[in-house]
Amino acid sequence: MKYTNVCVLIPTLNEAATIGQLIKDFKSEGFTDILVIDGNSRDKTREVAEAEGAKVVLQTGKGKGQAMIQAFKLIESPYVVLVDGDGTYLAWEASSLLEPILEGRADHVVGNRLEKYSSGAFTRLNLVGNRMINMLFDLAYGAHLRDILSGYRAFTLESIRELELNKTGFEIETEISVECILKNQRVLEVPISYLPRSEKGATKLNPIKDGLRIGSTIYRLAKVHNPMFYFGIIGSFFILAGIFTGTFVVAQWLQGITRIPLTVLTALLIIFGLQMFIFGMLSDLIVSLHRQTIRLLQEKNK
Ligand SMILES: Nc1nc2c(ncn2[C@@H]2O[C@H](COP(=O)(O)OP(=O)(O)OP(=O)(O)O)[C@@H](O)[C@H]2O)c(=O)[nH]1
Ligand SMILES: [Mg+2]
Repeated sequence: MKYTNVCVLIPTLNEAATIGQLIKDFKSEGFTDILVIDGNSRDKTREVAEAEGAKVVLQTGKGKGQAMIQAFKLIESPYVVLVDGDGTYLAWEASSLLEPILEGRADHVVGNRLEKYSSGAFTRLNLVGNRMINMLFDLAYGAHLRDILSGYRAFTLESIRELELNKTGFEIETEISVECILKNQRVLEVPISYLPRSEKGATKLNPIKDGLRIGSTIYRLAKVHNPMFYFGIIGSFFILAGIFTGTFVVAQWLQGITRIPLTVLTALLIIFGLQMFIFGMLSDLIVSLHRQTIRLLQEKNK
């Protein structure tokens, strides 16, 4: 099968050990349009990719996210396959990602790595981190996606251009998943294989630092989608602190000691916490009304 209207997009940073084979594999699957967006690799990534017949573009800024956002503006094909350049995904599985897109059943398909990954593909820390992040995502957005951080995806050019993307680093997959939900896109997940990284190529991801960044991105982006979750967490934190100091105040009062400053503090903590919940409710209302307006506008424009 020939995929002449599909662009395979590969972000790379020092992936000379794997990029050549990956491009060969995609070519033999019938993909002719391959775009490598490179983050100024210090190894031979660009030379190898060009020799294999890929179009290579240097990213202008830093980070995987910046590279991808830049590339989305350059692509002309109506369909896109996005894949990491570290040789952890199989080219022949692209067809199962593309199928729902080409049939018009989905706007965005995510390759779910968490069902049939090879042993050693995830470190224990990465697996736990991935599961926690997906749970947090589920809680904040109510969307049952199992693998929001996957680096193997297929989508239409139109749908990716509709998303408002600003994250420059490894938070980009999170932002894409959130935006897909905000824009009401049809997202599907397809199980895919996930192989261990080649010994020659080093990871660019720091599980703790990037994991925390991704977690905080999920939380901060929830402000517009699920404000009750966003403000509720802050509110709960203050109310719990208030209950904590309050218990102490009451216990002391029963023993005949009155703690006035601590009583004031308790009241302030609880009032502030409750106020956060009221903020959450008001924001929820604004978000629902806004969604209704958008829906009406969309229906009118159809
Ligand atoms: N252009 C560009 N590509 C990058 C940058 N950082 C990482 N990449 C590429 O993005 C892809 C994913 O990066 P990885 O380091 O494999 O991150 P990961 O797959 O989330 O983590 P691992 O489980 O360690 O493989 C790889 O193809 C990298 O070469 C960057 O700053 N610029
Ligand atoms: Mg990887």
